Amino acid sequence: MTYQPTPSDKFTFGLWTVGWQGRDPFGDATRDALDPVESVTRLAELGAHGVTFHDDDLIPFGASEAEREGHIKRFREALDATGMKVPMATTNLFTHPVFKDGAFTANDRDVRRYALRKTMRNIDLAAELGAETYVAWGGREGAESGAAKHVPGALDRLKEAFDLLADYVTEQGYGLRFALEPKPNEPRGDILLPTVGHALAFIERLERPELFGVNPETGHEQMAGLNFAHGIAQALWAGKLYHIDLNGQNGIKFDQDLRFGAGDLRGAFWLVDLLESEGYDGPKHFDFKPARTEGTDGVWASAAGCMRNYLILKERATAFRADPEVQQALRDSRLDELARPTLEPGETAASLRGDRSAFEDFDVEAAARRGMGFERLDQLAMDHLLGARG
Ligand SMILES: [Mn+2]
Repeated sequence: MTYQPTPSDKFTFGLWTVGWQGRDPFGDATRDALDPVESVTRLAELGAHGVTFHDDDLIPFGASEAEREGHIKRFREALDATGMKVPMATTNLFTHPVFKDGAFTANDRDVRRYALRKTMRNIDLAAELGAETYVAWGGREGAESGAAKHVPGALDRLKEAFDLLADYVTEQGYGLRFALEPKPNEPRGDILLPTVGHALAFIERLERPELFGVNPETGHEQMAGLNFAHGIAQALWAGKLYHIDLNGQNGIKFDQDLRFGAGDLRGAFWLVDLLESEGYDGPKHFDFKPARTEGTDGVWASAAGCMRNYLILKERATAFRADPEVQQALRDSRLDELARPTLEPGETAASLRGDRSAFEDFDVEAAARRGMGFERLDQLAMDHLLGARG
């Protein structure tokens, strides 16, 4: 295996990922700005399928209309020359100081109106470039202290904003769906819609829930101490995995945005196993930050590593599922039984109550003594992950 990605693998990168200059809360930039045209060209050479962007990644904040057109034209030419796609776009509603208290949920009403206009303007561009998904990460929709944000009121404003945006894309006839991106904290002390579960519940309160899904990011769920693969599994179960942000994270700490496969490797293995076995066919989007220790070569090594690690894990997960010993171990752990409905076809509460074998004659103690075989099953997975099986 060469683990050489091709566009059919649907790997995509945010312009802000490889373009990150290494500025952090304690240090200045360690790398020069990257021209989006160069990013498109280099990522195409590495085997990526496309790029994604925040409005301000492509068009510097405050650019004139003529400058804006110029940036879009150059970008479009790079896309045409390389065949790279733009499956997703999003809005920067966090960098400019005007968004210090949020955007759609800022206490200042005029900031909220400005945020909606900024978003609608970039939605027009996203649709023009053929994007199918519009991501909304509410990085500054939150608070550091209790009375600063009336949370039920802020959720009303968030719903108002998304209902309006959904009306807008519908009226315009855009084929766009929205993907909400949860994150528990950073940059705000606490952020609204902190986890996949919060976002899924919120979506059901919107006027057009069918236009909304989630864009979970590996590290964001892990920052909350949660099992990312389980969150993704529930999003898939709900038919709401509209997009995904892959990266790496080591447990509950600041948002590390490591390249995919770094950080929690076992978590990454189970995630790839899930996406591949459930047939997720959307873009596999990397939202990572090449470490600020790296020069330009390190940036491209890091981007290539994201795709390489996904392909290695895909190979290992596929081999795991195909291994006859694993298939037997799965039966020994009674995964086939889990797939079987608990009731017989047509069975009711009354017939279950009449089934003595389910209760009166059920040998509870014998069932309690049955081992589940999960340790052997997990070791087989470890062997596959570590390359210790043929
Ligand atoms: Mn992140």
